[in-house]
Amino acid sequence: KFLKQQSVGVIGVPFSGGQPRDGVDQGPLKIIEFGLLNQLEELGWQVNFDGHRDYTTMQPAVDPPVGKLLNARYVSAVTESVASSVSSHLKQGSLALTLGGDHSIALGTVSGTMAIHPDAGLIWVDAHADINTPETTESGNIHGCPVSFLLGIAGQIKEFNWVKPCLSPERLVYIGLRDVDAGEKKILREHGIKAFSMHEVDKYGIAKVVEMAIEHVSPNRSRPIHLSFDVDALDPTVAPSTGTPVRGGLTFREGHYICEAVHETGCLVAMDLMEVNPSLEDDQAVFQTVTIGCSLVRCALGETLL
Ligand code: Z70
Ligand code: MN
Ligand code: MN
Ligand code: MN
Repeated sequence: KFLKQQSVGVIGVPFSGGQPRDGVDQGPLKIIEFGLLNQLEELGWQVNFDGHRDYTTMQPAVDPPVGKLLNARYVSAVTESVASSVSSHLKQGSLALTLGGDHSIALGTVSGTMAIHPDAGLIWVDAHADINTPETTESGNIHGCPVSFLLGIAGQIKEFNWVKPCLSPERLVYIGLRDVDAGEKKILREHGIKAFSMHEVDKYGIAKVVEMAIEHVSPNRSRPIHLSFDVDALDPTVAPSTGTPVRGGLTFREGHYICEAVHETGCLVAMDLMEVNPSLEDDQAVFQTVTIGCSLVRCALGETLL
């Protein structure tokens, strides 16, 4: 509906500067080694892979904390570049698929989407709300903050001058939340942001939750959809290799159901797959996490069970 052709631009972002644990920068490499690009071609997509780009050259020699924010200049430079990569794929009428890397990257991906599709809705699937402001963050890790920047509630941080408020609170919906900081709960409440925590997933079931979430951001499927999927939304028994696993998460099928239902809307223009960290847990856990990451993407891009 919002794409010109069945082609997907794939952007690998080997970046971990939005949080303290090494290894998440190896996510894109492992996911692509696993064969994702061929799998997407087999689904009928024309795949344009940007190649494994090296973002380390963007790391400033010194990057002292900006208030509490860590690696602010580095995060800003990388995400600005990611935004333009996403935009250029979307401009050509392709879907933009971004492989992380930590979730601070979504500051770039969502900005890139909104530059081309300003009316797009954002479905954020995550254990965490990632909506801390530079004021409310306790960790200083920017992967816990991207949504506040996108909404324009982060205040003026000159290191992030390029970021334009591009997301309105009523076009954002969360699924899977279960580890939300007190300051974040206050923000969600004050801005009336729609959020389906694991409590609502238990209460209504995933099908109803996804239906309500889609209807919220794209009523009657009228708006493009950006799906930002943090693999830690899944239960740690299902996706163990991630930096901040939180028990009580989505099952294997619930995660896939979200992606299948979003595909069925025909509205998907951009997807992020974030926080796969192949350096955490044993080989079997890494295999399991990378495998599920690829299958989530395939489902969002049209793989069906029958
Ligand atoms: C916490 C913070 C977070 C992911 C952890 C955690 C945020 N709210 N996000 N892991 N993916 O540091 O702001
Ligand atoms: Mn996240
Ligand atoms: Mn998370
Ligand atoms: Mn926490």
